[in-house]
Amino acid sequence: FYPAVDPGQLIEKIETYTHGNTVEPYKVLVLDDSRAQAKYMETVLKKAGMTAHIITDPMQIIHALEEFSPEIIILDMYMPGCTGMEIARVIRQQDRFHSVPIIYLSAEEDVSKQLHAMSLGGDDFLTKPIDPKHLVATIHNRGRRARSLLALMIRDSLTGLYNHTHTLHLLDQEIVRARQKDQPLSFAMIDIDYFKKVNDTFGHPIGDRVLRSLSMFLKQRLRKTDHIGRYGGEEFAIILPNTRPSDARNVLNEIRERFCELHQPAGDREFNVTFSCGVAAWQGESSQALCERADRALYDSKNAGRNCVTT
Ligand code: GH3
Ligand code: MG
Ligand code: MG
Ligand code: MG
Repeated sequence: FYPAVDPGQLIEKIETYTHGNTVEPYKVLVLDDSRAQAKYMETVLKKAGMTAHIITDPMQIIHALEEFSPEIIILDMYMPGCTGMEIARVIRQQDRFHSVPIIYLSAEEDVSKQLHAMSLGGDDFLTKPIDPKHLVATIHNRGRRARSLLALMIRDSLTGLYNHTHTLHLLDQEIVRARQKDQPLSFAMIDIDYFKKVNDTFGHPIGDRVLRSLSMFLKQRLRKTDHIGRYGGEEFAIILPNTRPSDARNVLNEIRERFCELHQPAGDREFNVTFSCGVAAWQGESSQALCERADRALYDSKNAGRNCVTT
């Protein structure tokens, strides 16, 4: 009933989609009550270089979302006791999966029923028997789009750093990891000194350029494992996993000293910019409480005359 998969053909196809670039395998969740169908899908997806997670019981959907964090979901339309559309609604109720691509799969040939299903939370409709190449191409297109959208959503457009929301999400993740691995975790807040004066004196575009120059500077000097976010207008947040507060303070102090030496150009003039910083060590508390402590340390730096780091 199902055509045999020719892996050679599939690999060739994928390389044309990705223009020869290697991409992280897409994480695909498949829900189909037929074990044979599910197994077949698993074979096709794995041969196409994707990571597949198969479930045959609709009741497992919530657990699978949490455990596997799929980027794309393939749903059988008719299952005993429920339909794919009902499952799609459950998926869409989860904030994190609000816009995950959902592909319906069915032998349903009635186009009006297909369209109805698509109107209920689905993005594509593929009919059985499935053409493996069609399936792989659909997943690639949906996956690529979903990834680029996600990449835009988590970044600040001026600096390219993580935005406020994603920075807090990363902080929560790193707190979980620090607890599991019993490792230290430091968190730093930076606020540029007298930034209003920079804007007032040299204009907003020059102010923007200072923000970008500090962002670049932080990216160059911090480790790949550190996370840098634009927390607000001229405020930055830095998450330093597996770092003791004394080390975090030293690193930030060095960055501070170097940054204030940079000549910021403004037409035929030049000026210097300083920042103040507060560092807090995670002590088992919530991300919110940790942010508050870093913010208080930053406030202390401001009160101490600015251009300094307080732990
Ligand atoms: P302090 O040393 O106390 O931090 O003084 P400050 O002037 O930096 O602090 P304040 O919070 O009064 O001003 C921050 C300024 O940052 C005000 C706002 O116009 C400016 N700002 C916020 N976002 C941006 C931005 O995206 N671009 C530019 N150019 N300026 C921004
Ligand atoms: Mg079925
Ligand atoms: Mg500020
Ligand atoms: Mg400021």
